[in-house]
Amino acid sequence: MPFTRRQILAGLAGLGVVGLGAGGARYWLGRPLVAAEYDYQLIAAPLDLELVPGHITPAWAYGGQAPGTELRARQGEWLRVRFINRLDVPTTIHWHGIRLPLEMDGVPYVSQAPVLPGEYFDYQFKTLDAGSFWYHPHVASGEQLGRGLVGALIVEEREPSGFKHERTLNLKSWHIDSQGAFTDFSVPREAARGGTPGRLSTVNGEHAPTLDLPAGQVVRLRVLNLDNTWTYRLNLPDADARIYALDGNPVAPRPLGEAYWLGPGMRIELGLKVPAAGTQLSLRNGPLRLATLRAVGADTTPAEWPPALPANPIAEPDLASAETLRFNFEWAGAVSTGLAQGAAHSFWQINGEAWDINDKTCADRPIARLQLGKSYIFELRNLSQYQHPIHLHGMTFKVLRSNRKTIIPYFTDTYLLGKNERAQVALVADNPGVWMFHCHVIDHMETGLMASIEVA
Ligand SMILES: [Cu+2]
Repeated sequence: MPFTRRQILAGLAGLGVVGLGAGGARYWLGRPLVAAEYDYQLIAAPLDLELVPGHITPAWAYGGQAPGTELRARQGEWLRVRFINRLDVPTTIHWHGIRLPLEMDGVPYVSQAPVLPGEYFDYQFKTLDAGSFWYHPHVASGEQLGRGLVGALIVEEREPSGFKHERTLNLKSWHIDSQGAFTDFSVPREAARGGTPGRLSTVNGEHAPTLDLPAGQVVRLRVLNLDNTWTYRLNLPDADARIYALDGNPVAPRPLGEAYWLGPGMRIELGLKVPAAGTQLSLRNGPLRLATLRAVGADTTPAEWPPALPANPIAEPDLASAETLRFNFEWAGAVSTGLAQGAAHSFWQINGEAWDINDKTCADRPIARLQLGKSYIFELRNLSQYQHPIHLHGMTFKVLRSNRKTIIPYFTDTYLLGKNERAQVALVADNPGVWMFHCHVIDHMETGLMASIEVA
């Protein structure tokens, strides 16, 4: 495969910042040399990208790539990542959708101290669930995710899944201008509305790429929304595609249908029957093309649909005994310009309270206290005209019903709460700790839409 200029730039930038002795871009990727201590050495460092031809974008990257190195683990086994911070700002890694102990959750001042420039932190946890997950900082998220610190974490099933082919598609838009320079990651008037959108859409770091898929085969497409803001109205016109998993959790396979709304942080796994060689499909966001999927190679015997993926071991909530808790997500007030020193904007609130992203003590005041082992129903009410992908750390919940659409109950870590929607989700509070509960539109999360929930 010929190198593009972008890849060469990435490789050179990688060499410039590694400086750990092994040398060469290969050192960045895959399993490390010292398997006794960790499975991956993951470095966050500046990286020049060529997102706009002929122009440099000063990105930040995991493992010399933005989106970052795809990490892979096997269900039921340990994943050990030595994370090294070679940025000049503090950061952490949060493992989105992974059920793990609080100390590994990557929330500053709740799980751990921020990882300072030049420091490292060993993340180690057992992967309970198979599926498509992702990782990102939980510090200065607007800028850090915006500059490229996002990456896929794939947990493979214990046994082969029945899919012989798979592709990961990392969706991310970039807040850059026509010269490749970063623009504001958060603009107050946008934060108070749908969030500040990036202008250049990319799939795996490239704008509108053409991706080759094996003709006649069934391919597992793992589509991850790693964006700060965009909800993608994903569609694949004329494709024979079935949904196999949502947000890391298997569902009974069903046709993709006209479109699936994939909010920030959400993932969808599709089985795609790739058509005959020479055929092209268009993966789109509404009417906009995100990527061209091109069928290549010789047709072989027609592939069969693989069976449903095995369920993850998530506790079934006991609805009969469950206590119901209500959470209202609403707009907090007018866009003001006069802010006290160090204070964050508060455009949004949960049950009348706005989380101050700069106040380290917020997590000391959990919005709810759950009893370990008990079942709960959360009634989520969106009292605004904007969508909120509501995400909970540490535990997976089951979506039960909505007043706006038909729900086939399923497990997830992020539910896209539509305009004025009311939905019920349920969970077993089976993981002790103080867990973040927030909107995954980063602009909303950083201007009030976050809370903590204590399980003890
Ligand atoms: Cu939101």
